[in-house]
Amino acid sequence: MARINTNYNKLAAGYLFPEIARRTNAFMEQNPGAQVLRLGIGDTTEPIVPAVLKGLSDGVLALGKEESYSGYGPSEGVLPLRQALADLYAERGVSLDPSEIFVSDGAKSDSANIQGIFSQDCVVAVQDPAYPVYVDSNVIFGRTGDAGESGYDGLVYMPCTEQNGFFPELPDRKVDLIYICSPNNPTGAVATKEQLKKFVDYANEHKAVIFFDSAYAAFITDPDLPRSVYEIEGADTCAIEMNSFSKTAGFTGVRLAWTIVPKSLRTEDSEAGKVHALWTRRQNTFFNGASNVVQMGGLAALSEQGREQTDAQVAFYLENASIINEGLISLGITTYGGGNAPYVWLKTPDGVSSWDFFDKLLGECHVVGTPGSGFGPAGEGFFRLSAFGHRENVEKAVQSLKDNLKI
Ligand code: PL4
Repeated sequence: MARINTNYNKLAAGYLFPEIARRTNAFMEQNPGAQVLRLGIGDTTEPIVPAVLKGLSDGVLALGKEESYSGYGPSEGVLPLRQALADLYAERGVSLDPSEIFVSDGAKSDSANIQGIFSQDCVVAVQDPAYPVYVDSNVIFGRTGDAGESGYDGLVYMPCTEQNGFFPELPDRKVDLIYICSPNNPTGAVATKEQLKKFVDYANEHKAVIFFDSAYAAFITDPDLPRSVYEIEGADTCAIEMNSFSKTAGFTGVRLAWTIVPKSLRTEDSEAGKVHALWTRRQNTFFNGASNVVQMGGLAALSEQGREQTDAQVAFYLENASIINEGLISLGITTYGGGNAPYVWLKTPDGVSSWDFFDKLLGECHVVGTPGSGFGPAGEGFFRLSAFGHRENVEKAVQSLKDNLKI
């Protein structure tokens, strides 16, 4: 008799982003003709830059010739791409062996899957609010009890608030797996070296492991802020890092990412090399590698020309963030983030709940955003606006806020 994994029953009925899409579609059905301006899901909108497009099309054309055709590749990714990524880190003073870099089809899937190589009784700490995948993957794996008003039983929430500048204090008890996202989704806050050092020291002292999601690292413009956790001394023994081509190269639909598992990483019950070996085994068993065509695109994105062109696109999205930020400030709304991240995090006016503000913004301004409470209990009373969008739509959305938002 087959039985289901009942941990799924503990999850909220709908995943956040499809729920936003569902409510937006319902609004559009009720208001035919209304132009809805989407600053909700963090999805890129600008076309892929020419240098990267050439890499992708070269990848396609190579498949048409016998001498350059390739089938299954290594599940960890092709060596030239792993080497190019190692070279990128070397520029920031981080020394990695290409074999420590695992190319994949997404930072989402990697950040959901990585917890699976650790013991089920590990205690998990998450920033609150956080990208929902971290919590949900641990719920599904059976590391939590049921959800209540203040989140899931058994999970250690590390509140990120106005008071602590949206970067948490160290956990007040011993935890084993720690999720940190910087630049942060959804708050847009970027951890400083000093802040990360405290977590790295904590993790080394307690033989804990940090999962560091740096999917938005390319949006950091301040040269003093770390783009990788490995810029922090001691991180190589306690941190796994995820990053992605999604937001940098417009690959949200194309799909390409990477995860770094240093060989020096250890746990309470394992020596250096074991976690690296486990992730290799996991990927070899469950994954057949990222698309060979797409990896050619990734290589092109890391070329000199590719980087020049993708950097310009990142700068464009950051300008969008400034436009949104300035518009909100002109309305007297308190905002955070935006400077080194593609998200603006705003405090809902008059203490309106996050979902009520979603309905208000959609109803009054026809603008879609993301309710802060969808990212965790500490997100209640906040709201996220995404800077990914065509300039014209971003400007229209800001104008509509100015003209129509009743506060
Ligand atoms: C909507 C912190 C967006 N359907 O594209 P990937 O898999 O390499 O990276 C996804 C990802 C990883 N890490 C962080 C992220 O914020 C994201 C993407 N998040 C958002 O609006 O928060 C897209 C969400 C997508 C999803 O469910 O992930």
